[in-house]
Amino acid sequence: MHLHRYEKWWLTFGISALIIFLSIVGIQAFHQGHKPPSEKAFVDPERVSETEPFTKPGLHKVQGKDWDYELVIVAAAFSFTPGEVEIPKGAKVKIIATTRDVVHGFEIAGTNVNMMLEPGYISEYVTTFNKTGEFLIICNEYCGTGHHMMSARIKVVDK
Ligand SMILES: [Cu+2]
Repeated sequence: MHLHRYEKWWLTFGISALIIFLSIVGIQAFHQGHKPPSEKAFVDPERVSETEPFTKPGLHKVQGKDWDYELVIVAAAFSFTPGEVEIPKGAKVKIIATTRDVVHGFEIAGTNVNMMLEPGYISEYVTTFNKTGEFLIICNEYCGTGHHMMSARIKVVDK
């Protein structure tokens, strides 16, 4: 087989770039121990439903913290638990979420809340709900055949 000289250069360049980039990722992951950005809190993905706070998914009022409520969410193919939450307007809420199976997304459409939920990790975000109305929670990480049906709802209501 005859390869043109430029074609050889280009192949060499492409394959070398691949090897260099994969080596960088490999060294970072295994030698430097880089982990997902939500690396602060862990949970055994097989025992999520027995682990606090995921034993009681939903909205809970808390005291003595920087936020008023904690919203505990468990994602699993292809739903979020709870599927519907009512939040009083103006409430400062810490969202605490994880997944029981594969990677899922947690995006509250129309807000800046957008987290990746990874098995074994707890994703957290503190936000204030200042606008009343109904907000759609969607999974924005492809998670399987039912991905397009995976959603939940937040209703922000006047106190
Ligand atoms: Cu999904």
